Amino acid sequence: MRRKLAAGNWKMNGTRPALAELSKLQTPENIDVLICPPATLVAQAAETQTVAIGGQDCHAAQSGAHTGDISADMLADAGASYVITGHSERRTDHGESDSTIAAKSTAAWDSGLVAVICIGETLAERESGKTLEVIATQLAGSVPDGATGENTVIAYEPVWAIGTGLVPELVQIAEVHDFIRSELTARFGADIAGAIRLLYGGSVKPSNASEIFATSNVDGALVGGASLKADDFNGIIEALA
Ligand code: G2H
Repeated sequence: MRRKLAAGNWKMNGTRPALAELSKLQTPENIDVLICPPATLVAQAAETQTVAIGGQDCHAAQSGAHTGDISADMLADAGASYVITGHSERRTDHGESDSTIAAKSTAAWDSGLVAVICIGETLAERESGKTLEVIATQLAGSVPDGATGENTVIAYEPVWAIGTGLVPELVQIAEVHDFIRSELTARFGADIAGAIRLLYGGSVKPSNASEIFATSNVDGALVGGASLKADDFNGIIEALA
């Protein structure tokens, strides 16, 4: 049985007063709740010990001359237990390739972090019928050998649904999540593939969470805007629990 995961990605939002939201979050016993605040807040967020804390990115190296970057070791030292890798905003803003994301995910594992590896097609790719091809390529390139249910979560985030209010049809979410599960099964075998949690991400909010969570092979959500306020995120947590 895969344990459900409600993950919040604060992106580049929040200064110290935002940490007050953490203590307002519900933490049902039957699901995991994760918040990925900006790197500046990771250590302080981890001290609150209300929910699991993650980074939003890490470097592939653990130390060295990489100005402005943060290593997986540093995140773990700050109290993080997860890190997002390959978010589409990193792929777009920083030109991250699948191989870079695989290297970052391996670094995350080496530091004892769970890698939340993000994949998803653009609108142009969907409209040209290439969604599953893109997903297969990103999965093969971004998920390193050695993935397990303990060290890896995969988030399907169609780029055109991120922060836009647009959400795919439920059948479209199901098609991609079923496809991801079958690709993982072909590569890692049914036991490992069956233990890896698959999150949907892209404009998830309290009003649409229940139907998304009832969709095939959806084990939770990676939530951006609706994770910034505890009232909103609690609605999503309740829908999952
Ligand atoms: C997708 C998601 C969080 P939002 O990026 O990863 O953001 O819920 O704001 O669309």
